[in-house]
Amino acid sequence: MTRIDPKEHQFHPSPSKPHFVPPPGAVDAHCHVFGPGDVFPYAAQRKYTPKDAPKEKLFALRDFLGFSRNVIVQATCHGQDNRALVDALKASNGLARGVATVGPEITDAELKAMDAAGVRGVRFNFVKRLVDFTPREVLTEIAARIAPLGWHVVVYFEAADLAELEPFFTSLPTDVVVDHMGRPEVGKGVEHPDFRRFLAFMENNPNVWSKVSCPERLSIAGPPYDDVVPFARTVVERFADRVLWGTDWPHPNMNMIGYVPDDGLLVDVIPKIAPTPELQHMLLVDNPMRLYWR
Ligand code: 0GY
Repeated sequence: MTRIDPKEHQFHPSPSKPHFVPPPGAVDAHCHVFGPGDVFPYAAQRKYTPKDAPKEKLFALRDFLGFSRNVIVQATCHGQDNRALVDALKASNGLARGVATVGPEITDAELKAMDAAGVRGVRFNFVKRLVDFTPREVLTEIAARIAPLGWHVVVYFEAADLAELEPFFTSLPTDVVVDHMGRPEVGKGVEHPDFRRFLAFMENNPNVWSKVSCPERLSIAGPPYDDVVPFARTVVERFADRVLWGTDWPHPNMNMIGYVPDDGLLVDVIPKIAPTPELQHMLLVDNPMRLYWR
């Protein structure tokens, strides 16, 4: 297998065609657009500078992989400037929804315009290598502002931080969607207290959902990512009506991992974590449609 160097490519230039065929209407519920930087500049406070990954490339990948829709999540390299995201939503013919990043100074008119464009949530990021700290009161205020729109909050954090963050998450007045299963350390195994805490968090809070995404970030062994499968499969089987799946294209920060993932191989993980057609349909169609297109 030829490994693509992340210093040269932001995303895989020629991903393999997956063997798994997604059901009609399948949603890639975690992906991003980057730039293009000369039209939509990257944020001054960004922690990394990606190569451009524009909407046309995302929509072409969607079709190539056999998906129908996207949920585009604001990436930290664009900060609170959601223009690239909104531009992609407007160009999608209703086939994309968005999750934005906003500050407390956002106006109701701006929120309403984003809602009309297809934004359905805000993202709160707690991963220290990606963002500076935001006081909880500010996030509480934002959550109170977006709740009446029927939006939800997407949260991104490292497994070891859940204990400290949990009281804040349970105080939120909306659905809460956790990115990448709360980033378990797969070398520790599914019985580790950190992952058991995450499962209990989902069990005790029916408004909490999980993306069973990003094996390429969590894996120690690398493709075909079998070391991540027990984690994702556990979450899918226990919380079948509250799970989402996404490619994470165009894969920010893969310099840390050292290669650019082949999106086709990521799609081929799906039948291992959702082994029946019923689970696949819930994961890829019913759940994202309920959360983003209701
Ligand atoms: C992801 C993961 C990462 C980056 C971001 O917004 C971002 O910059 O989310 C990461 O570096 O783990 O979900 O895209």
